[in-house]
Parts: sequence; C-alpha cells; structure tokens
Amino acid sequence: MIVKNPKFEISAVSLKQYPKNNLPEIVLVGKSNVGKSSFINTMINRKKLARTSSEPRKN
Ligand SMILES: Nc1nc2c(ncn2[C@@H]2O[C@H](COP(=O)(O)OP(=O)(O)OP(=O)(O)O)[C@@H](O)[C@H]2O)c(=O)[nH]1
Ligand SMILES: [Mg+2]
Repeated sequence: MIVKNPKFEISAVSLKQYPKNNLPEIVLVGKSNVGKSSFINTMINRKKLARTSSEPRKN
C-alpha cells in the first residue's frame, strides 16, 4: 500500500461532523492500548500522525 499525503481530518463524535467526500473508509477496532494508533502510523509510514501512548486512552 502506498500512502502519499496522509493528513488528520477530524475526530468526529457526531454524524454531522463526518467528512463529506467519496473516499473509501476503513474500520479499525481494538481494545484500548492494543496498538491501533501505532498500526495506523506504521501503515502510513509516519511516526506521529496518530498519537500513541503507553497509557490507555492518554493520547
Ligand atoms: N510490544 C509491542 N508494543 C506495541 C506494539 N504496538 C504498539 N505497541 C505499544 O503499545 C502502546 C499503546 O499503543 P497505541 O498505538 O497508543 O494503542 P491504541 O490502541 O491506539 O490505544 P488507545 O488509543 O488508548 O486505545 C504504546 O506504548 C506502543 O508503543 C507492538 O506491536 N508490540
Ligand atoms: Mg490510539
């Protein structure tokens, strides 16, 4: 997978905040602190786009 220009759009908490575009969506689910953010950073080859922490939910 080649990701060219990743950027953080929004942390949406309600329907009306969802971005209005036609891009494909990916669902990533996992327990807190299991490595979801680290996985995202690895996939897009960035160190800190998704914030990681050694403590659960402390991003
Ligand atoms: N040993 C090991 N540690 C990992 C791995 N992936 C992530 N970690 C570590 O696990 C901790 C939590 O990783 P995060 O990516 O912040 O986890 P998260 O699922 O996004 O956590 P929340 O956002 O709190 O739900 C960090 O200290 C990471 O460095 C892995 O594959 N192996
Ligand atoms: Mg996270």
